[in-house]
Amino acid sequence: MKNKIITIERFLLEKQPVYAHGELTSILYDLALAAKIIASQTQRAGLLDILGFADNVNVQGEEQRKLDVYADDVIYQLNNHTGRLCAMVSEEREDIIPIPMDHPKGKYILVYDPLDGSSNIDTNISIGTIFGVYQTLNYDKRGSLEDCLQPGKNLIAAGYILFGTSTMLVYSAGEGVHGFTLDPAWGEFILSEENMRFPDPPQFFSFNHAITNRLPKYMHQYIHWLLTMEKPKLTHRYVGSMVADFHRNMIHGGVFGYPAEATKPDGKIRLLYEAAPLAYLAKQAGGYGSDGTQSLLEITPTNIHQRVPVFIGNRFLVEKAEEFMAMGSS
Ligand code: AFP
Repeated sequence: MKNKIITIERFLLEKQPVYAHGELTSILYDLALAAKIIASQTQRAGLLDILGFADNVNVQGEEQRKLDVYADDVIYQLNNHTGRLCAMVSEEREDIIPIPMDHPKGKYILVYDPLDGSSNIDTNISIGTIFGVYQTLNYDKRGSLEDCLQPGKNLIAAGYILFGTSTMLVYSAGEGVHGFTLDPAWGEFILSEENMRFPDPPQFFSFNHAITNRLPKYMHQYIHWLLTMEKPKLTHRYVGSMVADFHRNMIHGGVFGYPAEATKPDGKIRLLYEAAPLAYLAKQAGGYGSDGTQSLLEITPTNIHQRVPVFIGNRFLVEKAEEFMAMGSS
C-alpha cells in the first residue's frame, strides 16, 4: 500500500481537539454509520423500486421522495436513544424532534437535511445529507425550540455526506475541514482530504440561470461580473444539489449562489440545516457564506424551516456579491 491509511475512527480519536472527544465523536461515528446505511440504499435505488414519490408532502410543500423518508428515519433511529442528544431538527419534520422520554437525553442538538438535492434522485445525480451540531442552552431540560434556534456561529461541528461517484463524509469540529471516502469493499471511511481549503484562484460559479430574469438588477450586475471576469476566468457549473455544488467549489474554488427573488424574498435554501452548516464549513476552509448583507453564521433563525438567500464559497467572490447588493440597495 502506497499511502498511510487512516480510518475515520482513528482520525477522530487521534486528531481531534479534546472537546471533540467523547460524545461529539460518538455522534460523528453514528452519522458515519448512517452514511453507510443510506449509501447502501442510494446505490441500489434503481433496483429496489424505491424511487418515486412517497405519499406525503413535506413541511416545505415539496413532494418527498421515498429515499428522503428513509434517510430521515435512519438518522433519527440511530440518534434518538444514544443519550447524546436532547433534540433534533430535520427538513422532513414540521416540529423539533424530542428525544423519547424513555431514552436518556444528552447535551447536543442535531439539525439535518436528510437528502439535499432529492429531486435529483431519479436521474442518478449526486445528493447529500447536511448536518450541524449545537450544544443545548439549558443542560437541565430536555431540548426546546429555543435550543434549536441558534445562529450558525454557535455550531460546534457540521458536515455533509455526499452520495456521488463515491460516498464521502466531510466534517469539521472547529479545527479544519476533513474528508473521508467510503471504501465499499472494506465498509470503512478512509481519510482522503485533510484540511480542505478553497483554492485560489477559483474556477467555478454556480447559479441557477433559469431564475435570472426574476432577480433584481444588482444580481444581474453581479452575475455579469462573474461571467466576464478575466482573472481568474470562471466557468459555470450547477448541479441543483447545493451540497454537490458546494463540494466541487471547495475542491476547485468557486461560489454557489441562490439569491432572493421578488416572489421569494428569502430565497430557497433553508438556514438552519443547509446554509448555516455549509457556512461553518466554508469558514473553516478559508471561505465565507453570506446572505448578501451579513455572514450566514450571524443570523439567528426565528423558525426552524426559515429560508435565506445564500452566497457561499471563496471569500472575495462572496464579498463581491455583498458589494453589489449594498450598491443596489443604497
Ligand atoms: P431538493 O432537495 O428539493 O432537491 O432541493 C435542493 C435545493 O434546496 C438545493 O440543494 C439546490 O441547490 C436547490 O434546491 C436547487 O434548486 P433549483 O432547482 O431551483 O435550482
